[in-house]
Amino acid sequence: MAPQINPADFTNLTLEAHENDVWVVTLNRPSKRNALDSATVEEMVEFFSLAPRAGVRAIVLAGAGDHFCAGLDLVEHHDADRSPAEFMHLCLRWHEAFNKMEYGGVPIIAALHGAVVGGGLELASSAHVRVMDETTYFALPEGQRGLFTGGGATIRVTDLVGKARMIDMMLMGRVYSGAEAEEVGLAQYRVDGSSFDKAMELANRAAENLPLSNFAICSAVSHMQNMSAMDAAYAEAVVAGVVNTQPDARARLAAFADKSGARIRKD
Ligand code: 1HE
Repeated sequence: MAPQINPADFTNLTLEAHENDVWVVTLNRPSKRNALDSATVEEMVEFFSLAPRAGVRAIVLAGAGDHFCAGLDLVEHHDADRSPAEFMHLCLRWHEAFNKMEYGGVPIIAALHGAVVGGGLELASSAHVRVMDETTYFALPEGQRGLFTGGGATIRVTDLVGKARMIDMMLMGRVYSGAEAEEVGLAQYRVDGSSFDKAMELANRAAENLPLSNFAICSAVSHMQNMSAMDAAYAEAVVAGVVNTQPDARARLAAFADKSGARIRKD
C-alpha cells in the first residue's frame, strides 16, 4: 500500500495538499528566517522520502515570512560546538534530504523570495525549477563566516553558475539579484509579481505530465550526469524503453496521430 503523509507529523515544515496532487511544503520558522536546524533537516528527509511513493505529482517549496531560507542554523551550530565527526554526520543528513529531492522523481519548484543564502541556496539548488521575484537575492556567505559549504553547493551551485562564479561568490561574498541572478542561472524564472503564484502555475503544469515521465525527468537526468557518456547513453535507452512504452502514453500518442493533440507552436 502507498505510504500516507500526515501533515500533523511535521512541525518545522507546513504541508498542504492541493488539487492535482500538488503539495506545498513551506519552511515554517520565519522568526529564524527559516534557518535549517537539525530538526528541519530530519523533517525534510522524512517528507522527501515519502513523497515519490505517496502519489505526490509535484511540489512547491516555499519559505514563510520575508525570506526563503537563511541557511545553516548558525546559533544551533554555535551552541552545539560540534566535533568534526558530528558536523560530518549532520552534513550527510542534509545530503540525504537534498538527494531525495533531486533524485526522487517528483518535480520540485522552489518559490524564492528574500534571502536564499548559504544552505538556503543549497536547498534551492536541489529543486528542479527555481522561480525568483524582485526581492530575491542569492549568496554563499560561508567564507566570511569562517565556514565552508556542506550541503552540496560545491556540486549543485557550481552546476548552475559554473566554477569561476561559484568560487567568486564564496571568496567575495558576492550577492546576486534581479536580472543578473537570472542570467547566471540561479533561477529559471523571474517574475514581477509573486514567485509563489508562478511556482504553483508551473507545478500544476508539470503535474499534467504522466508520473513516469516526470520520474525520469526528475531523476534520470541527474543520475546520468554522474555517468560516463557511454553509460549515460545506455541508461537513457533503458529508461526510454520503460517510459516511452508506458500504456498511459498511448492515448497521448493516439491524439497526436489523429491530429486532435496539441501542436508545438512558438507562442
Ligand atoms: C538565524 C539565522 C541563521 C537569521 N541561523 N538563526 N547564512 C547566513 O550567514 C545568513 C545569516 N542571516 C542573515 O544574514 C540575516 O538573518 C538575514 C539576511 C537572513 C535576515 O535578516 P533580518 O534582518 O531579517 O533578520 P535578523 O535580525 O538577522 O535575524 C532574525 C532572527 O533570525 C534572529 O533571531 P532572534 O532570536 O535574535 O530574533 C537571528 O538570529 C535568526 N537567524 N539567520 C540561526 N542562519 C551545511 S553547511 C551550510 C553553511 C551555511 O548555511 S552558513 C549560513 C549562512
